[in-house]
Amino acid sequence: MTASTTTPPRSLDDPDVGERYLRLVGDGDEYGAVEIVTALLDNGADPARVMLDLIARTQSRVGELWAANEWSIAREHAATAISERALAAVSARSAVRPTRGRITVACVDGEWHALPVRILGEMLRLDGWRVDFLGANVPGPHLVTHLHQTGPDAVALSCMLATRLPRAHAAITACRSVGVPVIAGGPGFGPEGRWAHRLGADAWAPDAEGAIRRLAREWPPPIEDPYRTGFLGDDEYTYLMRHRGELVQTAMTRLTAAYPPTGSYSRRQHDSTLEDLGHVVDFLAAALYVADEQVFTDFVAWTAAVLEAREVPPVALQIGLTLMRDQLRDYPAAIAIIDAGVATLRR
Ligand code: B12
Repeated sequence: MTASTTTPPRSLDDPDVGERYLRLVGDGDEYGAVEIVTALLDNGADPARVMLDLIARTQSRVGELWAANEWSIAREHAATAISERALAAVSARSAVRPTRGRITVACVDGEWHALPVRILGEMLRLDGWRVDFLGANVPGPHLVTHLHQTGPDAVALSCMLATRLPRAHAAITACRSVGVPVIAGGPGFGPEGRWAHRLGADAWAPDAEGAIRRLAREWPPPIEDPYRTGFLGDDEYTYLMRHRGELVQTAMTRLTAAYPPTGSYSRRQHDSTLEDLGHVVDFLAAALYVADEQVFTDFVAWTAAVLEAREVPPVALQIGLTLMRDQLRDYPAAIAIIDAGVATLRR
């Protein structure tokens, strides 16, 4: 062991602190990771900076390493669990008496990325908010029951995956209809929160610090008609949602003929392919819902990179898109979005 791996870090400016922390979470060394965090706080580091510059930044690196096929899913899961412990350690050592108001922090229905929003919750707590943290996957009706029981000043709603946008819309409308304004966030809401605004959110922020600034500026914002965005899904969206299983299964069956390497796929490869085809339908449906092809083209670009890291050539994805397109001949908006996806792939 070298001195740098045994000596506790003195500050976040130590050149190797990020690498050391990443190594520890990657090795499943929970105690080592918590020790680093504790040592930084002991040496006077700002808890907010520890959460954002160390824990959050490392999680993003973990995502990159998984996407590049350098880390397994299990290793990512273990690292995330350790980051949750490290975050709890920061939280335990930085109590702040609430002075601002009460805020409910939750992920939309079907959204399992609880850690980003947990960081947001802790940051709001440090800023003086009384935070009710509801965590991952909160169904709309339960969220509304909670609002009735607690009467918060705001709901902070997280959506990391654009596929959850229709559910986010239902949640936003439900919160606003009981008079609680919503601040939305997470990359699922698109560049500059484009889709948060389309779905009627009262505010959007790119990250925890942005949320703190936005909530300090003007809150509550004037509540407009809570139903102003109505139901955005059209016939094409509804068709896709109703026939999701059939669309995926048919594409999978035809894939063996269209792309022969799938014939010798292992069970695991077969299941991942099914999952990818499911994502094709889900991102397509979300793109139709908010009427913006970028939901789909971003997904295609990201999936192509993930598949390439696993030695699956882009042509396999292109064939998958074409097999989906063939089944949607009577749905012009869906076809146009798939074509934009294929064009992205060619570029
Ligand atoms: C850990 C992780 C998981 C864990 C989550 C566990 C947990 N307890 O959180 C699990 C294993 C469940 C998971 C599952 C999946 N994941 Co995942 N995951 C990640 C990973 C590696 C880290 C997430 C994280 O903690 N990031 C760190 C935080 C701090 O990031 P952050 O975005 O900067 O956070 C800030 C903002 O987002 C913002 N914010 C967030 N919410 C809100 C809300 C409000 C109101 C505001 C104002 C701000 C705000 O504030 C945060 C703090 O500043 C990311 C990689 C990444 N780059 O994030 C992938 C990632 C998000 N996952 C991804 C995917 C694809 C999936 C799966 C579909 C994988 C699969 N095949 O099943 C599933 C989907 C599950 C679901 N339905 O939700 C992709 C998404 C890509 C895309 N195109 O959308 C990513 C980007 C990985 C990648 N590089 O490809 N995942």
